Formats: sequence, C-alpha cells, structure tokens
Amino acid sequence: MNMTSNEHNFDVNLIRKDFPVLDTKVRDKPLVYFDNAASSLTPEPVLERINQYYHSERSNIHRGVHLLSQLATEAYDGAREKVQNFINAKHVHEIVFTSGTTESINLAAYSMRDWQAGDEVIVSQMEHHSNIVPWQLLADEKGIVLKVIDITEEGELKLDSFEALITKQTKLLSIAHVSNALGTINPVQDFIELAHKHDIPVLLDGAQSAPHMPIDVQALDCEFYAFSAHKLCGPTGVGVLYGKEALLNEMKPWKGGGDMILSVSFSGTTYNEIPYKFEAGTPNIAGVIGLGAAIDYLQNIGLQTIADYEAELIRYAHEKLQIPGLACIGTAANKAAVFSFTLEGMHPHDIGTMLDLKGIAIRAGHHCAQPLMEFYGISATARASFAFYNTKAEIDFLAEQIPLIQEVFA
Ligand code: 7TS
Repeated sequence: MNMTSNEHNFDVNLIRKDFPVLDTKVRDKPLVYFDNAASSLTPEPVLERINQYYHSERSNIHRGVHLLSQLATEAYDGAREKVQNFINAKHVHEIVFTSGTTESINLAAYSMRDWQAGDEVIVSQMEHHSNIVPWQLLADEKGIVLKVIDITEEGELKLDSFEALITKQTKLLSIAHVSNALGTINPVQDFIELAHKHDIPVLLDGAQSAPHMPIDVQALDCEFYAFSAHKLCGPTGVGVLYGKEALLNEMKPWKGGGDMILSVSFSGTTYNEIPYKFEAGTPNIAGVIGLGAAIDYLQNIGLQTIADYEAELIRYAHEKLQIPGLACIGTAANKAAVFSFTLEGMHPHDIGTMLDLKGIAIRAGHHCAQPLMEFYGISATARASFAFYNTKAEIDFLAEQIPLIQEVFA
C-alpha cells in the first residue's frame, strides 16, 4: 500500500480490534461495514469514556458545587477545547454544541441575521437536504430566495456558476465541504475567496469532511463550519457549529431556557455569552464527552494518516470496481472515500439487500440528496463509503460479489 511517512504507525488490523462491532456476524458472515458516510463505528476508548461518565461522574454541568458536577463540567468544557483544537478555531467560545450537523445548520439559518424578503442564500446542487430545507423554511417564512450552484457531470461544483449567481442581495454561501452522495471534495477555498470578495459569509457543511481530513477553520476562513460526532467515531445526537466570534456575538439565541441566560425577570431577560447563549437546557453531556474522546482517538491516529489511507482505499475501489454494467456516480478528480454506483437493470435497494445477505453493509437510496439524484436522472444509488478501519480485502470482497448479484438479476 502506498502509505505516507506515517505508515509505520498505522496498522489497520490493530485498529480494527478497537471496534467491537466489527466482530458482529451478519447472517453468519463477517460484517463488512461500508456505510460510514451514514454513521461511523465507535471504538472502545470512546465507549469507555462515555461509560466512565455514567459510572462515576453522573451529574449535571455548570450548576453544581458538588464534586460530581465539577467532574462532569470539567469533562464537558474540556471536550469543547478538544473540538477547538480539532478544527483549529481561534477561540474556545466559537464552538457551539448542537445535536448534529442538521441542528447546526438550522441554528445558523435561524439566528444568523434578521432575514428580509429578497435576501439571497446560495447553496449547490449536491447538498444534503439538511442544507436545503432550512433555507426553504426561511424562504416560506421570510421570503428569502434560494439559488443553486451548478455542477459538472463528474460531480464538481462550478465556480463560474457561483459567480454568476452573486448579487447585492446575496447574504450567505452555504455548501458542503465533501459531498455525502458523490464523495467530491469541493475546492471550498476558491469559493470562500470569491464569496469574501463580495463580503458574503460562508457556511461549510463539514459532516463528511471533519471525519476524514485535517480541518483548519482559520486557514479556510469560513464563517461557519458544521459537523456531527456520530460520523467521526463519536456518539449519536451531538454535533458542532463553529462560528466566528463576531458573528456569534451578533446572533440572537434560537432556543430559550436554562444555561443560556445571565438573568431572568418578567421585566426582561439578559442572555449569557457565547457559546452558552445557544445551548439552552441540559445538553447531551455524555455525547459531548464522547465526542471529545473520539477526537482524541482520531488525533492519536492522525487525520492526515486517515486521509492518506482512505485516499488509497478509494483509488483502489475505483480500480477494482470497473465492472461491466456498473456505473460509478461521482467521478471528481478529488474524492473522499465514497463510491456511489448503479448496476444496469437493478434497483439500488435490491443491490443493498443482496449485499446485506453477504454481510456487506452499504446504503441504498437518495442519500438525502434528491436534487442531486434528479441532476443525474436517477432516483437512487448504492453507496459504499469507507473509513480508516476498512481494508482492501473488504473492497476485493465487494468486487467479487457484484458480478454474482448481476447474474441473479440477469
Ligand atoms: N450534511 C451532510 C453532507 C451529510 O452527509 C449529512 C448526513 C448531514 C448533513 C446531516 O447530518 P446529521 O448528523 O445531522 O444527520 N448524511 C447521511 C448520509 O449520507 N447517510 O445518512 C446520513
């Protein structure tokens, strides 16, 4: 395998031992987990850290003088620092905990400004529904206008299409860093640079980039960056909205309740400072602590090592999956480890069901990217999405099974 200088540190067989789910048998067959874009698996150290909270630190945060509350608060606040470091945010208070990417984008959409009818938001043809529907809700409620960047047949964003959409009314560019359905790694730096020339802030949907490559929000210079813990070996139900300090300070809270206030009276309430202003109520304490542990785990391996290993996996998949009757959807030059495909004469759901019988877990469907499917004139794809604990041998196994499935449907 063509590994980087970190090669000597990276032993996939050793790493696989950290993931208890990989021992699962699916209909008596070893599990081949290729559904990482939907949700990744959770390694033992993350499970242990979550358990530790429930076993010996179980309490609420930010409100107790007692020891357990202090321990939980320390762990929760410590996780925020880990996230800050993970994406290289300038300030720890620029990290807002949410329930996931979806909530992060909704929070930004709701709070980022006082939307006026005619304000324009630009997204792209390849967005996940969670970066489309919040803006459509604002279109319904406030009369904002949603515009869409074109893509190429290969599944690459067109910069000139973005440029052509910009007007004085453009108030936000909101695009995926990496496409969940195609795997395209978008050249977001070029889009951010162009947006900033026109004073347009940028939100990056990082759901599919944060788990797979080093992220530096200061170098990217995006205004917002959203991601989910469950796609990066952390627990479900927790995510992050990074926002530049000045913007977060200007934004209004979107949920009211405990912890997000400084004082409450019936004559008027004052809000807490960022990030607490956006974190009303008891948060997902165990989830946030688990996210912190997941970040430790990934950083211990190294995000660049992960990116290099997965780049080799997707290169290998493209080579091995050149099979007559198989059409790969998403052939951008710069791709993350996502292989979306169709098989002539077969519905993707049937592909998914047949592969499941062999122990291979993929996702079949529109991947919450129906406008993208529409662009390709299809209703669904079968998608194998890889993580650093997958192997070339597993890809070989997938490649062997596909012709067998095709025979059944021939
Ligand atoms: N944005 C992108 C690019 C995503 O891939 C997803 C989830 C989301 C947003 C939403 O994340 P959530 O954690 O809030 O649900 N993508 C997928 C997928 O591809 N298959 O299942 C979920």
